[in-house]
Amino acid sequence: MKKMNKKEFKQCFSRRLAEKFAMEVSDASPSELYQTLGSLMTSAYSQDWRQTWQDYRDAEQKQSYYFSIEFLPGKMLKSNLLNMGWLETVEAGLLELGIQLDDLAEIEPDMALGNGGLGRLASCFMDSIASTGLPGNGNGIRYEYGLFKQRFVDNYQVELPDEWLQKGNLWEVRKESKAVNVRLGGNVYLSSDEMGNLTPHYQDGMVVRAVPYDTGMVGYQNNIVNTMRLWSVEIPAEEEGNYRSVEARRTVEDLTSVLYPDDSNEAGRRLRLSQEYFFVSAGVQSILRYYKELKQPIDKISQYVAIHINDTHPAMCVAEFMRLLIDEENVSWERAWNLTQKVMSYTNHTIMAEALEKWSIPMMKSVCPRIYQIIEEIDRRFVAEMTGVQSFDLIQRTRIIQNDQVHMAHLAIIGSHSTNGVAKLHSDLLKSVVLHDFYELYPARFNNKTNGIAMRRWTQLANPSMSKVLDETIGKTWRKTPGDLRLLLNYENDDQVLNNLAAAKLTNKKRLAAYIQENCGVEVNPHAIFDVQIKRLHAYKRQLLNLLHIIKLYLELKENPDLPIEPRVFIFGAKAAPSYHYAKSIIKVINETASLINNDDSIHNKLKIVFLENYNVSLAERIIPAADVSEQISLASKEASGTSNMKLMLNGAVTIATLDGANVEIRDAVGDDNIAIFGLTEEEVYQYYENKTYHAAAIYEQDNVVRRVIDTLIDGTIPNIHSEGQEIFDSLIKYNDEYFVLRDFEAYCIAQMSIDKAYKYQRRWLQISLRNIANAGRFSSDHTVQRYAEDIWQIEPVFAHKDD
Ligand code: 26Y
Repeated sequence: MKKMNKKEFKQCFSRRLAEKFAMEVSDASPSELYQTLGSLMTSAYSQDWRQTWQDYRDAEQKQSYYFSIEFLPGKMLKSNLLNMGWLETVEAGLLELGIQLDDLAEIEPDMALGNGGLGRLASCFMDSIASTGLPGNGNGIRYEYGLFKQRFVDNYQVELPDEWLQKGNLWEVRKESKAVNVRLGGNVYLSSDEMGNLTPHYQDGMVVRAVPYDTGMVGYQNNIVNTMRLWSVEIPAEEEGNYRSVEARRTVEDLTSVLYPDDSNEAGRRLRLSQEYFFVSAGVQSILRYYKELKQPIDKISQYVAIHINDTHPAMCVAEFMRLLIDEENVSWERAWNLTQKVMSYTNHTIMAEALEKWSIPMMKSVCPRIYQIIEEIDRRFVAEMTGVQSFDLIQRTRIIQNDQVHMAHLAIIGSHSTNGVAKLHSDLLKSVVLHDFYELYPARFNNKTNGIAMRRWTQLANPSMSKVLDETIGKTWRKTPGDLRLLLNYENDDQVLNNLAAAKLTNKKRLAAYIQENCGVEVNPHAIFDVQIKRLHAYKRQLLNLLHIIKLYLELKENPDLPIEPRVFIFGAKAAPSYHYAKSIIKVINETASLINNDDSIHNKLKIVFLENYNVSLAERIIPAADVSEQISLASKEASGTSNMKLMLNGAVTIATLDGANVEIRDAVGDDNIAIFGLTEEEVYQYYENKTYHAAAIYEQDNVVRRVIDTLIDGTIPNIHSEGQEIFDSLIKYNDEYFVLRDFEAYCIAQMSIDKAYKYQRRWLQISLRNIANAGRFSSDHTVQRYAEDIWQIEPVFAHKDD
């Protein structure tokens, strides 16, 4: 990438503005300036983008394709500048022109084509794959509307459409020449020739055009630009005549219109299945088309292509790849199957039963009939192969088609060579419980790849004040090699360094406090503990446990306003799926509790609750650097990994956590003294399931504290929550508290007291915080994708081409 000095940048920038808008800097709006800067950047990296592609092709590099129904990159302006090596120059150059870079960054809408962890992980991986020079691409859907915008009205969540494309998208390039057709619906029947070869014949149904929009994934200062390809649906020119009515057009356009706004519950199922087949078919077709340009024999395809199935949503890759090989390339079933298994790999992201996808046979037959036929044949052969080798029961439990449903996880596991979980504990649970039967069948396929995060975004971009302290203390190598953060341990007794870190934290807290004041009208004390829980709203993540502890503190303060606790600000950020009634009730109750507590002068500002609207990647970048405490309190065994836990630790927050997901590895990294662990272990949870001995009502009867706290949900203490309070109360007492909130309550309160106590000894607190930062390097997604590359995809980094 061409490097520019400040003077050159200013000249180029002014020239580009004149070309694009015929304007002077002083006349331009932030939006025009943003577009000018963006266009300067895309033209600067497009040469590298082409070159990267050519290098892969010339070297006939094996490439991986990460199929994901969600990507959550957030804003790209500053991360691209950072990765291009332009950030400092541009920031300084703009300042001399009287422009704040941050004002331009504000213009960019968050690219929010995902719900939460799964989508954000995909985007961290895209950054890391490019940054470590790996030949890997993303493949997904270009939703017209991203995840809904959340507003609070009367303390209820209200969803508004996210019209992120309204003003265009600087970073994408429409590649009409790479479009492909996708067939949906209709019927298919097979004819056989004298050799027994089967040919599919299609009847009715529709053919839609899948048009790719490519976005450059700029590697960190290595001249590599990979591709994230997102597919958008169009009506093929030759079919225009068939789509005259608005309704007819709508059925097509709906395909890539909205992101399914739900990360566990089921709804809008048919459309969702069509979306899945649409992007799977388009992606796999375009991979095969590229492969054929290489003029290699089809039997070698697994030496050139790795397809990754991110959760089950793209599991139809298995059947689509089979379809193309047998129907279009005339490969025999056996050879095609062998290749498919070598090419495919699968990551499981959840053990929650309701999130393990199953599709009814009639639905699948009507959306993609040929795919259903192929799945049926895969299932038939699986059963035949296993019969006599495995027990009847095991075969019935593991086959793909059961009780008129297609089990997508089974398809993904049977049709691939690798199944991984996303944290050690999670991968162990897959082997021992959730996918135990498959582990019996294919032990060698199972492996762990603990999640990671794009360090650069979560330090250099989100937290420049801490980054500066790190540079001054341990030098700059941590920016490229996050493991070097460990050097910080040499300074754990250095008061100057501890104070510098404290000052950086305070800067971030003041900035967040200003944002809170402006957006919620709540004044918070930046010297209070900033206690943060940010993630999707889900019963298993137990935002309710957090709330109950806050209510307990409030009741205690009401009795004794001089209670010697450190002032705390509890900060929440969370969206609830629009159809998830219970989760929305929790939001309402938290918001009403906030109104009550924030306006109660008698507790002398010792407690504040802030629920920030519209939690997204950009808001995370604001909150995380300001956090003192990280809440990771899911019921043990339920959170596959979590990734905000890693981001918060990296920014010096101290974790209060159950031994769930990656929290276990965070504990191992920092040691017991630098984290507050509490609650049931995964074994204890499973014991309760086995013995059926959990009785929430008994805890309620016996524990006066619990009773007092829970009663506030229904006795009018918290105003305006008549039905929601009852609903939550009932979930705990009448329906026996599915996620053991009451069982963990006391342990959680004790852990919270230890946090309060630790914070009182500032120096010790700062040391704990420092040790968290120092030990976070191992959670770099650079490291994670390298493990995927070596163990699963068998791809290697290219040597970056030199600057011209
Ligand atoms: C089937 C459909 C309803 C569905 C849609 C989205 C099911 C699941 C999802 C998303 C799941 C998800 O985001 N899982 C999270 O993945 C993260 C990355 O691995 C983990 O850190 C996190 O623990 C897990 O909940």
